[in-house]
Formats: sequence, C-alpha cells, structure tokens
Amino acid sequence: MADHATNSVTDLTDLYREYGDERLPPGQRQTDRFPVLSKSGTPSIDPETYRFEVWGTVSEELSYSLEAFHDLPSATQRQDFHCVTGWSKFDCRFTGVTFEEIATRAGVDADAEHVLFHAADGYTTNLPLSECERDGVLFVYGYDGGELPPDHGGPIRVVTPHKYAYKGAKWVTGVEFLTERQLGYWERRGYSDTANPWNEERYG
Ligand SMILES: Nc1nc2c(c(=O)[nH]1)N[C@H]1C(S)=C(S)[C@@H](COP(=O)(O)O)O[C@H]1N2
Ligand SMILES: [Mo]
Repeated sequence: MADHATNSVTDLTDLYREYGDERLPPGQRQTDRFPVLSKSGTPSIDPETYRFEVWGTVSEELSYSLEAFHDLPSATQRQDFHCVTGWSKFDCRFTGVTFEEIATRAGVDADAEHVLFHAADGYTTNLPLSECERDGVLFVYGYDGGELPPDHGGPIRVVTPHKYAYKGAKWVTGVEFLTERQLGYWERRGYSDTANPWNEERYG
C-alpha cells in the first residue's frame, strides 16, 4: 500500500461553502463514532482474486488487482461524511485514487454522461459524470493512516463528500460509464437521486 505518511493531506472539509454557511447539514447530528451501515452485511472478499474493473463508454476497459490499484498515484484527503439516516462524521482522513485518475486512464468517451458503481454485495449507486469529476470523489483504501476496515468497505470503497454517503459504494468492484442514467439500489427504492445534504435531498 502507498505510504500514507508521505502523502500531504488535502483538506476538503470546507466544500459546504458551495451550499451555505453551515458545515453540519440541516437535520444532521455530529458523531465521533464511525457507524457501519450496510444493506446486507460485510461480504467476504479474497484480496488475491479481487478485481477493480472499469467498463462501458470508455476507450480502454480497465481491470486492476488490489496490488496494481495500490501502485496507482494516490491522494490523501480530509473529508466530512454525511449519512442520510442523520449522522455526520467530520474530519475523516481517506487515502485512495481519485475518480479523475481512473477516468483519465480509461479514456471516457465524449458521450458518457452517467456512472453506475457496482459492489461485491450486489449494491449499486449512480451519479452524473459531472458530479464524479470533482475533488473528493475518491476510491479509498486507507482510513486514518491504516487500511480501510472491511466493515467500512475495504478493500476499496467510494466516498462522495458533497452527497449523502449512500452515493459511495463500499466494496466497489466496478465503475460503469453510461450514456443514460441507470438508478442504483437505494435510488430505485425511494432515496433521492441528487442526494445533496445541504438541501436535505433525502427522498426522491
Ligand atoms: N456496497 C455497499 N455500499 C454502501 C452501502 C451498502 O449497503 N453496500 N450502504 C451505503 C450507505 S446507506 C451508507 S450511509 C454508507 C455507510 O458507510 P459506513 O458503513 O462506512 O458508515 O455506505 C453506503 N455504501
Ligand atoms: Mo446511509
């Protein structure tokens, strides 16, 4: 794994300023714990056979082993984390590979407009491409200087600090680029597709 100590930390905890004056979104309460929320428990993932794959409207489909993924250029960021069920955790330190890095390597087609993230537990979640192409959307494998724990989505999860956390797939196995929107697991079950915490976009 990349040496976290040598990565300088980019502070993204001020991104709330795009949406207003309050760092804590309305209706949220701050917690120092890091609760675990999963639709169906933590899947068992064999790090030897795990693959991180990219397909769809790209010029080059990608498939990384965990080892190869850890060798990609990495970034460490300080971010806040907002769960739609009402808790927020400030100042999470995440290390991983930026969305931009992966998109560049895949060569995203000009007509790609949407992204569907796939996960090992059958979970999916979607975002417009433009909402992925920004600082903070990170494929995370390190948390607070250590490995990302399995319950929190290790070996690799997505984080989306400008959205409720259900937009960040834990145990991510695939990134699919699309010309048309395809709704994810919770988006099909009534959660908001836009999911902006500062507008309290909780339900669709
Ligand atoms: N693969 C997968 N990713 C997921 C989920 C899930 O059930 N499966 N739950 C989502 C929800 S609703 C939240 S709030 C966050 C919770 O992340 P945490 O367990 O690390 O707090 O993961 C999101 N990503
Ligand atoms: Mo959630």
